[in-house]
Amino acid sequence: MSTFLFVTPTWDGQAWAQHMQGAMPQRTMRVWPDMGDVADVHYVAAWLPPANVLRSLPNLKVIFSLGAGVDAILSDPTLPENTPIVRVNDPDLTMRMSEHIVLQVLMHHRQQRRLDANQKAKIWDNFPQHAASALRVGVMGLGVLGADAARKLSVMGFPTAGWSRTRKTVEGVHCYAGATELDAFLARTDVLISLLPATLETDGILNRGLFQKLARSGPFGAPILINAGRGRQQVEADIVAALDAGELYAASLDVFQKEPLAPSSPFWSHGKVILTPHSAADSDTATICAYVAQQIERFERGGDLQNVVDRRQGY
Ligand code: NDP
Ligand code: OXD
Repeated sequence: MSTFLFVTPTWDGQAWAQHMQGAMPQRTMRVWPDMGDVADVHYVAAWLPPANVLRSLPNLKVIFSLGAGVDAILSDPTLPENTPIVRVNDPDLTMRMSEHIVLQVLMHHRQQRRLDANQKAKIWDNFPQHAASALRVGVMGLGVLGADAARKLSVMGFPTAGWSRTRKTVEGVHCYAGATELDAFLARTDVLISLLPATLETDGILNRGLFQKLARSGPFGAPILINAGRGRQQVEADIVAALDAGELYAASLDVFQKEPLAPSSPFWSHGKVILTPHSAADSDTATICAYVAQQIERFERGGDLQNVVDRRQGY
């Protein structure tokens, strides 16, 4: 008997288990805290697993993340050391993220909020619009999501650069790499987009000191921030201060240090902020379950797991 266990205390594990059962009819599905005989649990889907739960599974073979990010799994201080962690890399999710990023860039580029306000006030103001070629976008993180978004922005005519830990080659995108090239990347960037994972190295990277290194010669006179990576990357007080001081022109934020965002957060009502509730790229349940089932099938036939997390790097 081989059990697939959901350890997802903040998600509706029962609903996911029903979908997963459809993808793997022969396997027993369980949802923590109902683990059955722990010796039968070979596979787990986890998100914020409580300490010692995964560690208590003696025959655990693979831990699946139901998202692309794995910070919510790596945060378990008792995580079993040698069990592979597989994350989501799925064209549907990538497409959704690129939609979100392109939408946010265009919202700022075409000044859609200003047009909305004018419509509401019945003001016919045919103000000048800039060409895409005037707005330099820069994507932090050129992984599965960042590379796709950067490619699509480049095709739309935005001068596009990207920055990653190791050097990449992305068609139409000027690729910067490593800490030594960060300042040059920032200095040519009018719209900064973060699609970085949450790691110790990226924690707090979106801070006022970094904003001050961005270009100020773009069409809006101050840079724009778009973060759809993780909230841990942003120093939220710095974003508010930079917006209020005019050091940032505007921001689109999908992720926050603490989610759900507290009603007291200044972001809700800030005139320069477009806020979305961590909905940039939802995981489609059926697609993810089929992806997990295929991985297990291949693994049990002796094949390799795909999209295994590098625990040393933290993503
Ligand atoms: P990948 O692992 O494919 O890519 C991560 C990229 O970040 C890589 O290019 C990597 O560089 C780069 N990177 C990591 N650390 C550093 C660093 N210290 N300095 C410079 N570059 C760094 O991840 P994905 O593209 O699939 O996903 C990115 C993140 O997006 C996820 O981790 C998650 O947090 C977030 N996400 C948010 C969603 C939302 O709805 N808001 C939905 C899905 C994901 P290198 O390639 O050189 O290693
Ligand atoms: C993910 C997310 O990591 O939805 O997939 O944030």
